[in-house]
Amino acid sequence: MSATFKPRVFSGIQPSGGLTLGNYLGALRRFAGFQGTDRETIYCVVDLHAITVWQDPEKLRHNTREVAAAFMASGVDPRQSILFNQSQVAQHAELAWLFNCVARLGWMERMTQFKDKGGANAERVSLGLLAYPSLMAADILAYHATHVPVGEDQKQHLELTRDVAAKFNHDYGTEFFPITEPLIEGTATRVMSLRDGSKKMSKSDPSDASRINLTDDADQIAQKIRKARTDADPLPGSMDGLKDRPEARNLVNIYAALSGETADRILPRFEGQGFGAFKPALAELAVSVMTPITAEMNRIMADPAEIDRILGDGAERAAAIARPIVEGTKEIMGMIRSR
Ligand code: AQP
Repeated sequence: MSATFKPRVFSGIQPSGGLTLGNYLGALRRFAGFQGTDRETIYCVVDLHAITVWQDPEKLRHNTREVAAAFMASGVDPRQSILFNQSQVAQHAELAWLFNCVARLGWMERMTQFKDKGGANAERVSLGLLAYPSLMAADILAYHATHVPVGEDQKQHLELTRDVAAKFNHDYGTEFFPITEPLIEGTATRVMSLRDGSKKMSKSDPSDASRINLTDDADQIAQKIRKARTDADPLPGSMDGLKDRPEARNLVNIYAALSGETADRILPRFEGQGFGAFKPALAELAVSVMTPITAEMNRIMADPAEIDRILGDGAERAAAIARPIVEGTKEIMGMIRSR
């Protein structure tokens, strides 16, 4: 008989720079919806992941608070959910080490994100960047999380989390770890760069014009949409007509995700018109959705001590769940526990 696990949602965001509209639509805005269901919700600012590439210490502190503020501004209520930063719960790093000895080197080397970020420089990147997915497996499995809402780019890492759980269970003849379900849903699982429809919108893209930041004001949002790369053709009446037009498809998908309508309902309203008509409508919509969130983030950021208190409280509650799970893992692996 297979083991049953308490339904638990876990997701994390790196404090590796300002958050983007991609992070918001693909991940953040979905988190609050899991609150008040039968699933326990655990949300984490993954600072140990951020340091796999260089982070200025002062900026890391600021960005950690900013991501926590973004979680809350997007509706995560720290009384209903557990909200904390990863480095305050030692079980993440501890379980990651145990998983480093379960996962295989070849699994890590095959990860697209490692290849993209390491590139031709793979010999010189940090060992942490290679082991990143093992830490991610630990983040999730330290809570026996059953569901993980993420954007499309994290799919491969989540498959690796499932592989780690399955190999551990197989090697030790147990069903201790759940096989986690990725939740990659909605119209914005992969928001693309505003400058290049073949690249995902990313906070580490050198071009600020490629993304909308959660800290951008109304003018900056409108200007970036106005300057977004498109083509000269008019818009078609349905998404089928945008198959070979990645930049146009991306803007329509962003409109759909922000408005909650399907692209095929939106397009007939713009059929035959160019981007001169579509972009101002998208800019108005983006400003109306995003600026209240930015204002709320700014309000929360005005009291850093309160953010730190919330993260500390969340860390204690998180550790209370993770501690027995990591102890159980060590026991299964044959480690002596004399106190
Ligand atoms: N463009 C995107 N579209 C949809 N979802 C996205 N996510 C990221 N970019 C997009 C989702 O946001 C969550 C948090 O991501 P992260 O900060 O932990 O790392 P990431 O996926 O590597 O995001 P970035 O912005 O690209 O960061 P950098 O540039 O530092 O690598 C995840 O659920 C992710 O899927």
